[in-house]
Amino acid sequence: MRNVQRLAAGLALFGMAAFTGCGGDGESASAPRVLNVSITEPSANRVAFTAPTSVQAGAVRIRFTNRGRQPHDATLLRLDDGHTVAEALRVIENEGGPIPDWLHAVGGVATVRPGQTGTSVQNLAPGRYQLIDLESGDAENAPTGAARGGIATIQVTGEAGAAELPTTTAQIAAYEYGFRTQGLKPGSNNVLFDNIGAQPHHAVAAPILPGRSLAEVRTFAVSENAPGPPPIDFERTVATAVLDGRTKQVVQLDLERGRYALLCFIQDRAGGPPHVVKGMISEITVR
Ligand SMILES: [Cu+2]
Repeated sequence: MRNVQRLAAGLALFGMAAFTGCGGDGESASAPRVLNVSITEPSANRVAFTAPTSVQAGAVRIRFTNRGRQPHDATLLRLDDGHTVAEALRVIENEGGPIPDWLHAVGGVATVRPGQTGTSVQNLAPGRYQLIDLESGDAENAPTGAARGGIATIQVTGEAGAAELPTTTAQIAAYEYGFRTQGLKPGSNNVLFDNIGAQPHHAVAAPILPGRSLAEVRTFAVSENAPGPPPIDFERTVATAVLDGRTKQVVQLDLERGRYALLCFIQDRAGGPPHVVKGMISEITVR
């Protein structure tokens, strides 16, 4: 489990990985507002976001550029009044623990490699949001970006709207406990990641190495110290951010032709094992 966490690092939000808004009906779709966000490493033990401090409610496109030398993510959380980002980080660090109702996983951008840009679009209601970097840098058990200062507060202002997300041909639906996919192609995909379940989920897409099986990926993902070489290609693993139940986002995922394992490492809000242990793993072929 640790292994896959490392591989996908900040992919995780609660537990191993990382966490968006929902579309609605109503007015005709207009172009999402763009939130340009970047991250740097000003020193060895410092991580810093550059981000606007407010944005209008509605469909918001986050363009997240990693200007550092390590992988980073921009996990987007909404905190109810009276709760602090420090409390949220304690929840996240408590792997397998309960996820309280005041903490909402509303999207953002999962792991982005150095020099790269990732994007996602989500419908944001008014409120107080935190962008946090949950990546642990290059070293095993290194502090997360958030622990090194990688936290930014964004106020979402105005009226809750019925903003629509961009239309996509590719989709990944997540539920308890599995995935359904359609339209995933080699290359850069705009994917509707639709959490149709009640629990928080994300999707980690890990290429299965030649000659290896999904059963081996499962064993690798659920054991702390799986022996032998990993059955997946960490370098080409991509992921969505973590989303609360009944929310969705459109995320850019770069895929290659071939076999992938889809996995979820998030636990139920009540706490418990990561969902991969409950069978939230499946194989897809991108062609
Ligand atoms: Cu899940």
